[in-house]
Amino acid sequence: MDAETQRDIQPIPPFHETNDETPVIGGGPSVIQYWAEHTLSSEGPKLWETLLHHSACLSCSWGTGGQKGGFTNEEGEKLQRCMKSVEAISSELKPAIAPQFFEKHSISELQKLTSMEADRLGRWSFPVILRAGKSHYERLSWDEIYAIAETAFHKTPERIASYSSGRSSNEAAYLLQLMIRAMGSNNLADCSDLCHAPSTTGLKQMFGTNTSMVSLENLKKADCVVLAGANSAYNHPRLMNELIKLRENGAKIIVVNPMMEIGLVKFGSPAFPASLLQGAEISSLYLQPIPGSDVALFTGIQKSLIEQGLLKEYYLRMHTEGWEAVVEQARSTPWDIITETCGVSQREIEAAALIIGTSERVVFGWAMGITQHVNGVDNVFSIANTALMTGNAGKEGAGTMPVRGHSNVQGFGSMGVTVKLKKEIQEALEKLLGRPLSKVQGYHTRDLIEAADAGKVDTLLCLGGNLYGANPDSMQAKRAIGNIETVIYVATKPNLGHFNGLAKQNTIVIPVLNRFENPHKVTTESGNNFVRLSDEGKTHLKDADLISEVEFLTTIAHRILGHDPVDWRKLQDTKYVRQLIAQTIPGYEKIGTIDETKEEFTIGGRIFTEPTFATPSGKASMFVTPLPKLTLPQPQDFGVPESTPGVALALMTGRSYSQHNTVVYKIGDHYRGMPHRNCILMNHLDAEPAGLQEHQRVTVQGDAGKLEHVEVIYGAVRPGAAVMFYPEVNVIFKAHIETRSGTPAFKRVPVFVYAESTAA
Ligand SMILES: Nc1nc2c(c(=O)[nH]1)N[C@H]1C(S)=C(S)[C@@H](COP(=O)(O)OP(=O)(O)OC[C@H]3O[C@@H](n4cnc5c(=O)[nH]c(N)nc54)[C@H](O)[C@@H]3O)O[C@H]1N2
Ligand SMILES: Nc1nc2c(c(=O)[nH]1)N[C@H]1C(S)=C(S)[C@@H](COP(=O)(O)OP(=O)(O)OC[C@H]3O[C@@H](n4cnc5c(=O)[nH]c(N)nc54)[C@H](O)[C@@H]3O)O[C@H]1N2
Ligand code: SF4
Ligand SMILES: [Mo]
Repeated sequence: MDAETQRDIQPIPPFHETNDETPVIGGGPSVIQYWAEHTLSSEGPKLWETLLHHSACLSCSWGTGGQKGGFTNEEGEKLQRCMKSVEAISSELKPAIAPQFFEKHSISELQKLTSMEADRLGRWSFPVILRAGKSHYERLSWDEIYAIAETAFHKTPERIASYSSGRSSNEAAYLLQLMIRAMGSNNLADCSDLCHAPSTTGLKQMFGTNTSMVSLENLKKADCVVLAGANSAYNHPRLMNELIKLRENGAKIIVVNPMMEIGLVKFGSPAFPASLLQGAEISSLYLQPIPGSDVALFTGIQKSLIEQGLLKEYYLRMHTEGWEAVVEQARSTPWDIITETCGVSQREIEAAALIIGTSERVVFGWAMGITQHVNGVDNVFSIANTALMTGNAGKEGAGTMPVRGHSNVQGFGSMGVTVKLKKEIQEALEKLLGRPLSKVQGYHTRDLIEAADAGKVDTLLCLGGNLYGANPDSMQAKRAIGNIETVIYVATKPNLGHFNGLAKQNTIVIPVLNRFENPHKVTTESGNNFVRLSDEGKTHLKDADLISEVEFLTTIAHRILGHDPVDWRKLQDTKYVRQLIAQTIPGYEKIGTIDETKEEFTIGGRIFTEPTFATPSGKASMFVTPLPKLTLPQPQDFGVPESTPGVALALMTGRSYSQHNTVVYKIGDHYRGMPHRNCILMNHLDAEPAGLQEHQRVTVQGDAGKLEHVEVIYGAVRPGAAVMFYPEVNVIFKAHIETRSGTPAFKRVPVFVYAESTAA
């Protein structure tokens, strides 16, 4: 679209007014500065060594690194490590927590730490325990750990559970689920339950597989990308390189996001020096819907496709089922309902439909802005419906592409760490174990919290992550974890959960080696379905008492299960684990020989370049997506007097620039002009009528609690919406979940914002 047409459709770029602190491009020179500061500092040599080590990047699911060298992507392209990778490595290279540290600092002192302070304590380097009634963590021996674990896991199977986070390896993930299932439990809660579970649930129903159907190679062939609810400039920086190249080659990029994220407008990438100062153009069209209204927006796009004669009806007839009802829904939903629900004008929607409908190969990508809603699965359906209505699934350069979270979160799902185990894997595991798996439905993360809150969980093993910090309603999370007798945290770095998510009897922290330190090879799976091999490495922590995750899990399993039904000690050899994976996980056959071949590979049966899908009929199933009814609460709904001047907003909670999930690396968010964590970014059009001003301190009240002394920051978010950071914000709202997937609505949290002096 030329500039003139753009201005015609969006007379004023809608909600683009930022504050004085916001830079004019994302990325840019400060990225180089960060690289320079870190790589030239005293940690520089070790940082370079790690960057060049043959291992997959720790940070995001884009999955850079591995055997082709630390800087190379699966297409063999160089210079593909971003500063987020440096940030993650740098955090792991910190010195060990001193042996006397916990003698000097009580748990009540540690509970006062912020996320950043907890992370900066250093690396976990020896096992510790906090016993009921004690005020300090104390060191404990491996013998005692295994003795406690043995008792703890000899409980009714339904009362034992695990939670995991997607940074560990495929091998550790596979062993975790094999062990928990061999013990008779299906309680395998995982961080993906809080993340892309709606994508997994929706895509499985539609296409029979639940991951991205687009390879990196195919993304490069697209002539249009729709990127909805994803702040990739922060969270998947190398995807930005692809977008820059696509734009340079004439492709169109449509961004769908209530917040005008500066990096999605213009991005300066070190991989394209010419872009660094001015920034390369990213969005061709930027739509800013009301949070939670994406179904309405995509239904509008579908309606316009029909009206503009751009519907691929032949494709629908040949390759899909259930399409008639979806087309009818789009046709019969009135425009005024669509535009009122999503807050985007008909002209903008029509412009988006024209671009999508006249492009040859469209990739539809999305992340948390789509999934973390009470109708997250419908959001996914409506995007995939749009892809199918334009024939953009099952061909080169096109398809649906959920942009995943943690660097190995997708591998955890593939390895069977899920409460929705695929039938083929279930059968293969039953054959391996020589007995049927339990039929009792396992707990996903929210079910786990509810079950623990009701006193139904005795033992919990957390393989990484921060169960306490990642969940809504921190008070409930704390109480729930506090009802569990034994919690074993397996971790590299301390976080809020280790000090606030304390068990009733014994809280144990097991210090582990990370991906680039293991004495054995491990694998991971990227969001693009590419399996990476990471080589053996060593740790900088010289006198530390660390263990590998694989050794820890197999030792526990051996203590409890012995040789039943597999020789758990033999599984300490990750090569043997890989052979079991090859035998039991469809598409993973090549992992059985990866030690010899070193061949990293794309998982079979995932990438679709022909419109024959993995459903029984080979056709994609389409589902009608009801439009959400979005309302905002009144002050009295939160117990705030009706007369209190203020404003109700739909709060989008998420990540600042310098954090990795619950772990904060730096307090400010430079690109949104938010100087610290206790800020609310909102539109001045909301603030002023409510009598609020920029930099004023306000109270933000949710249905579970409030945060006080929050600084108002004006930003380019549409009116009615606001942005705050997790994990801090998780204290203020209860879990309202998407029932089909169990994922909480982190992106449309109803809050009431009022000036401190007017508080009741
Ligand atoms: N550096 C870094 N990288 C990371 C992570 C990290 O914390 N730090 N986390 C990893 C993980 S686990 C994940 S899941 C991903 C997260 O990656 P993202 O999903 O990009 O992260 P969020 O901060 O949750 O941002 C979501 C975006 O959705 C928008 N949004 C909110 N509500 C809506 C809505 O209703 N509709 C639409 N269309 N958009 C909406 C927000 O404005 C925001 O721009 O990143 C992964 N990579
Ligand atoms: N309000 C709000 N809440 C959210 C979200 C949101 O957008 N808004 N997003 C949700 C999403 S998408 C996700 S994925 C979850 C994230 O939830 P989690 O995955 O549970 O949390 P993380 O903060 O990623 O966990 C970080 C910790 O993992 C440990 N760790 C790091 N590397 C390793 C390793 O190699 N091995 C082991 N064993 N441990 C390791 C370290 O102790 C580190 O402190 O949060 C969710 N919560
Ligand atoms: S894009 Fe993701 S995987 Fe690639 S280097 Fe950056 S953080 Fe690592
Ligand atoms: Mo995530």
